[in-house]
Amino acid sequence: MRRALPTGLYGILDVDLLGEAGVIAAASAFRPAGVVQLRAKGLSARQMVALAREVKAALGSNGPPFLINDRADVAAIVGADGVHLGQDDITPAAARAILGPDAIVGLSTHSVAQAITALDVDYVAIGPVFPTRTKRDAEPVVGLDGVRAVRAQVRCPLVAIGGIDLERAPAVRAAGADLVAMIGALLIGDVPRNVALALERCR
Ligand code: 3NM
Repeated sequence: MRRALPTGLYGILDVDLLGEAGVIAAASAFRPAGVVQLRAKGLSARQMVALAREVKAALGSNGPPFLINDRADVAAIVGADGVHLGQDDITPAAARAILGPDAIVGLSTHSVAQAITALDVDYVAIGPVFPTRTKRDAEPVVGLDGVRAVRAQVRCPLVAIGGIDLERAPAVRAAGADLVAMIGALLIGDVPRNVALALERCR
């Protein structure tokens, strides 16, 4: 059965920021998050599979839904719960053909128009909400008004991403995001402490 998406914190383990060893070291601290994604843009598929296996093991058998960024093939190979796709990746329908009907498939969007036309997805992500230093070539910021506008028009679970820190997280939830995605706010500094505080702020 497809795993239900909780609300709250959507934690992203980013290899660009932490390196592979750093991601493995940080992974178990992400266990209490609502959703965990592995983002490994610079790695080969083979490296990604090896790292994803380590992360999955660290999250444990009762861990949160575990998603792979961009690569449905990697998600299938490691038995992840699903995939998070960008606008230039394979379509959600194609990802589902690889992963089966029970997989969680999410899609990055950067405007109301993209969000409302997303098909075959379990959730839509909207961003960047605020300026971010983590994503190179990020799209223009959509702001909290963008989150509200998407919320008003999209029925499926909504993830907000981009420049969200502990301070801003409650406003993002209040704007209608079901899940708040964070990279820098979790990974820079003391990861377990950041996660514990973020859980409170994204509740
Ligand atoms: N995607 P941080 S913004 C990975 O707009 C990513 O789709 C975005 O990192 C989008 O929490 C972003 O450190 C970076 O700002 C999020």
